[in-house]
Amino acid sequence: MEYHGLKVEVKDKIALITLSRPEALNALNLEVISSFNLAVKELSQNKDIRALIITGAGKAFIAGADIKELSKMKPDAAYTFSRKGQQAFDRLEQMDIPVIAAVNGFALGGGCELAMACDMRIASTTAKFGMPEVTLGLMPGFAGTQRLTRLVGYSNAMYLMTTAETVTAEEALRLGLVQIVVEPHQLMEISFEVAGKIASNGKYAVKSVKELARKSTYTAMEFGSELESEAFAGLFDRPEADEGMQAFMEKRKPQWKS
Ligand code: CO8
Repeated sequence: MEYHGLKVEVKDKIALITLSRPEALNALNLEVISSFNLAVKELSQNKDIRALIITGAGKAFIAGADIKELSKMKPDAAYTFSRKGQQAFDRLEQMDIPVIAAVNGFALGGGCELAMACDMRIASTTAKFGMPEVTLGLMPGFAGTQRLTRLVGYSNAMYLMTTAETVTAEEALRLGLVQIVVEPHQLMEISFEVAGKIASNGKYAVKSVKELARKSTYTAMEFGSELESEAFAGLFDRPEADEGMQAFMEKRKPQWKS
């Protein structure tokens, strides 16, 4: 499949999407968003994949939506672009498998929004996060107002979105926006290591954890706990749980069949 502005690779049950539009620091235009949406759709259909990593080529992760393209838009086109981006990022968030953003450089505006639609973020010490839309007289449009507030809390999100300050990887770590900070040369190695750990665990167990953890953001505790019990019980119907527990008792590594 030919994609615009990104590359997709799959190796050892781990998929990698690399955003690559170096001339614009990987900025997201309509064409790239469409390709990204398609890539995520296709990867979602590949049931062998256990984790997805997303990164950027060159010195940026993604420097935002393409400002040159945005500058030509009227309200209708801006609305359509915003919805298309939100739909692509929702699809990403709804994948069965965990998604890791390996943030190598600037993750600004729409780039930060894409990183936030991933399940976790590993950042190199050179990464910079920020929501500079207001400096352009704009605001986040790929659900950043919604995800940032959920990730770092209302006041931290308000601070970032209204001052447009960029923060370092270390600061993002303190805010809980990032889970691990590593040296630039270790970024992909550590990201693949984390993806490999995920891939070595029970496939249905990991899928259920993601499903329930996602639901926690919009479900009352009582109802979420009930859903958890149902999902937990559902795992007992699968050979995977038998194998996992049997392997523990036999002091060996599980041999997953799924
Ligand atoms: N869009 C288009 N081109 C870009 C973008 C961008 N977001 N970012 C960088 N570029 C281009 C530059 O124009 C430049 O191209 P050229 O050489 O042709 O002039 C090239 O990439 C290299 O960039 P710089 O020379 O500026 O590189 P620096 O290292 O000096 O600076 C920065 C790097 C700080 C990242 C700087 O490029 C910058 O500030 N970029 C813009 C960041 C920004 O404001 N992002 C937010 C965009 S708005 C947004 O994301 C809204 C999301 C919701 C959209 C909803 C749809 C309606």
